[in-house]
Amino acid sequence: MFRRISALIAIGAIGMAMTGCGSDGDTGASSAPGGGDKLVMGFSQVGAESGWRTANTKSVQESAAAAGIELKFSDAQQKQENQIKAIRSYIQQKVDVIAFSPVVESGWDPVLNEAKRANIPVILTDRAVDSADTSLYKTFLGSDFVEEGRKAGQWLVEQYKDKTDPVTIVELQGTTGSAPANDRKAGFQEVIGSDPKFKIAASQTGDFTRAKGKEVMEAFLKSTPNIDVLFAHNDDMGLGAIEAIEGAGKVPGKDIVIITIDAVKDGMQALADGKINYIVECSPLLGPQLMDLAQKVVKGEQVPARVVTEETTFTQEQAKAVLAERKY
Ligand code: GYE
Repeated sequence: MFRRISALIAIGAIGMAMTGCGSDGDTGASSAPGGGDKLVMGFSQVGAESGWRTANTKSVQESAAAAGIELKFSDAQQKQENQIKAIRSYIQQKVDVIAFSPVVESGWDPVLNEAKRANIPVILTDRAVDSADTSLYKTFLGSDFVEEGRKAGQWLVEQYKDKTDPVTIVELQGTTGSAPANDRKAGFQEVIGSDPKFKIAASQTGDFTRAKGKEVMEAFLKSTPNIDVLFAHNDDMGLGAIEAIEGAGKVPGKDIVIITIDAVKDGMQALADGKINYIVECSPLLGPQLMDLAQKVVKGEQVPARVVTEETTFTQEQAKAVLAERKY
């Protein structure tokens, strides 16, 4: 109740700020739709670490153009300090709305409080923050990463249901401290943890990149004998790992069962080729919903606190069937 009231007050304040800026002819600031000018969004992207991210950036840029929203875009190169700088600069520029995909979960309260004091609404997209104060942002649009980890675990449990021998698993984690790395790990562990035959023998970050995935998998192959399964938190790390596995004279998808998350084109191709065994989809096409939420938030309309993306899973056969019409 209190939150709703303060949200309404905040929305009212934004409305007043905008009317004010329209009437006193402040050209440095933007004004709301209806005030004539374009809605201005400051967007701080994580980086360009993966195929998923490239598709996400494209979706945001294309959707902004289609919605007539002026997009100020910055790439943080996977560094939180760069994102904080970008957000501060958007506050200074008095954009209408700030959207960002936080590289890690913690450490956002000071800058989000600055945005709040400036009456600029913030939308979290793709990744979450762990702030206790949920009034620091209007909504969070993105996937349920815990559920993605669970789906990966459920497939594995099903595959090995008739076996009793220990199953040696290695895990390539996403960026340390990021929501998808924390949550995918937790969801996967929750499901496989109920059967003691599943053992995660090694688990390390590959930072969501192909190069790091390859490097860490090379180390796993040296340190861990008889790896049965690789769980990679995204396709790119899985694709890097495939190179390492082939380099070690093993057959990916056969000698080592591979599960990844994302379902970007290159991942789906490897799945159809039999080098990956199962992919949990994570949709990067958040642009249209993000622009819609931004327009509503700026107008002071109520939006749901959480918007979850719809996703599916793919086996090798399913990948073959849909590969041709995959958009990203
Ligand atoms: O899975 C990975 C990317 O945050 C969901 O980030 C996103 C993740 C995605 O680098 O490929």
